[in-house]
Amino acid sequence: MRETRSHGYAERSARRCAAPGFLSRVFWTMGLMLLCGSVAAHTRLTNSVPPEGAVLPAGTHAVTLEFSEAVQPRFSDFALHFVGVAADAVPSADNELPRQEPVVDAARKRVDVPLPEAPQAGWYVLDWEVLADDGHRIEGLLRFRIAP
Ligand SMILES: [Cu+2]
Repeated sequence: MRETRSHGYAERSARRCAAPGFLSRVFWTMGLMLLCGSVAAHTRLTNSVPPEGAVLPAGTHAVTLEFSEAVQPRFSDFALHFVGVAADAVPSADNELPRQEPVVDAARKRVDVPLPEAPQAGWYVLDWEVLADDGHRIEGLLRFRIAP
């Protein structure tokens, strides 16, 4: 929607201005640079243990998420789902496990989400959403399997 309007604006000014192509290209480039700069600065997930799709031994106690910048645990959410035997099963309210308090390190860049005491073998999905210190929310799904 926004893109369509911007193109319309560029076309209209092209008819009015003597050097419109050059000017609109300059503004587009400046806009894109600002956009790319802010996207690159966003906090992101830099690592997870286990990595996506990995199989964990039965005795695993927690999964770990690591972020590029500090996050605010009070405004973050970690929902663990047991989805059973199908790797592509969808996490829902029906298969969500009871919440356990995540453990956050002093720098607030690393979050350990506890697994159930004796986790059932099968596929799990961690549905996470964090509020980063830059004020943006980021979210994702981490799938992994607990070995029998
Ligand atoms: Cu951001």
